[in-house]
Amino acid sequence: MATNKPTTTRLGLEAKKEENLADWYSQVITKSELIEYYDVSGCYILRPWSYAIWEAIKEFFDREIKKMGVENCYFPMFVSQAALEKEKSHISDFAPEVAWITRSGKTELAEPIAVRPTSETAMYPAYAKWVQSHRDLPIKLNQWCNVVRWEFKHPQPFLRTREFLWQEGHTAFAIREEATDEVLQILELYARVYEELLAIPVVKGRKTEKEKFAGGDYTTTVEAFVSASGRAIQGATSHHLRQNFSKMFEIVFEDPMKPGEKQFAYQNSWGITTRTIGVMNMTHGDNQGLILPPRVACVQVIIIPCGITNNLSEEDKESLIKKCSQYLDRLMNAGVRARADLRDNYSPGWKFNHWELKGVPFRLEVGPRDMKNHQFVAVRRDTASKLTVPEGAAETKLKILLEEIQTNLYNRAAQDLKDHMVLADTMEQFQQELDSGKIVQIPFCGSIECEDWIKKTTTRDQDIEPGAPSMGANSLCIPFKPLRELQHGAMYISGKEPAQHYVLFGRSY
Ligand code: 86X
Repeated sequence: MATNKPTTTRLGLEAKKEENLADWYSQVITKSELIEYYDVSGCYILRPWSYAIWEAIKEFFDREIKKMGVENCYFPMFVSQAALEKEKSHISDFAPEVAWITRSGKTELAEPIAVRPTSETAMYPAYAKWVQSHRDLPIKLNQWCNVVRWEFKHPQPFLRTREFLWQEGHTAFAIREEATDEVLQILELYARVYEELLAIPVVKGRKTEKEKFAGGDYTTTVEAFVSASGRAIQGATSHHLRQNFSKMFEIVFEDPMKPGEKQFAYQNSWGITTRTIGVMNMTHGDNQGLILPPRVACVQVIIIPCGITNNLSEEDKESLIKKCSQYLDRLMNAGVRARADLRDNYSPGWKFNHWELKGVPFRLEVGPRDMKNHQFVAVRRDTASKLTVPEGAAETKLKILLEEIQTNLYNRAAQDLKDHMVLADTMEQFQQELDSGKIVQIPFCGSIECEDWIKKTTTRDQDIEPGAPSMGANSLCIPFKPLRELQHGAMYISGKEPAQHYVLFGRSY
């Protein structure tokens, strides 16, 4: 008999977050039922447990952009070769990632068709048709869709996948200031998705010349920090494209003040993806499993009947189950997302572990004795603390406590960021901080060459495994609010050129 068969049925996590992050991550996302693996490399099944988080993000963001006058629409996922190549300059960098359809059944297509990696080239030809006069502007469209980027880097569920879900907003204006204002309004919404929904603090800023979207004028970003790996991760981006795309796609109108002259529209684009869910797992998960921030949790309170033994009469058992259903009704009526686990083929202990692993913020336990005392026991997922609550206070107390969990998760992550984002004014300091898992704000000149140089000098080994401490540092953003204002006359840390601003650098995903 095989004795060392892997215990695949074991419920808990076998890897520790602080010891083996990669194994921990893949165990957490599968055992919590966020993800199921799939037989196409880089593609994963989003199970209801993760899709619900995406729906919560979608619901918030969708409502907010509609307030700004943005409308939803849907463009085809296929892009003709002619349309895709209309805009060769910035596409050429990405060309290796484009997936092409070349065949239907056994017949080669006359012209291959691309699967959208992003939809500029699908949308902007239509924008050109729709815009004639300044009265046709602004156009503010968004779509919630999938995109495909056939990357060859090591895939990771949520964080780097070949197909992912996102929203892409594409807006066009007659007046430049209206466009640039929108860039920041959208960035603020992205920050709120992270901070208010996912309980993850972010650093808002602008990308450097090296890291910006090459097709645009400037790129703004929200950056999050994963302390478990000492790596930063881009959370979402909002670009101002100026007239770069309107010139390529002929999105033109006539200014009433300048008859006969064609004016190019000012454009923005902005996007946030299902990567959000991966950042959330990395930030809040622990060795017991996931921890869901209450605002995005599919289930906020799980009700579990306890103390059902053989000694318990049928009658008492029935009334205990009934009590659980009453709690469920009351909580749901109060707008709390509750569920009762009344399955009789699992023990309470098994259920505790199961729902803990799935990250449900609160567990509500009721046993025969609690019933007699008109109370229940509530257990917090984030602190594991237990408290006894009077039966009548279920709705009010749990609602307050759910908010408290949301705040506590945010504060924990904010402290973590505070502890791991530092200043450095010399190259030695910078290297040292980087190697201890920090992200670092340094005075920087802003040039692409210097950024390449930093990447090279901070790379520790020839053997560059992504994420390992050997990997070189990238610029993450030029923070809107640096830790310190740049001193007058400050030099870039190479000592050779004047610094332009503090730039946040770090190893990144
Ligand atoms: C850049 C720019 C922009 C709309 C966003 O960041 C938000 C939403 N789009 C996306 N980008 C590409 O343009 C791109 C193009 C091709 Cl062909 C590709 F294969 C991959 C790409 N990745 C990013």
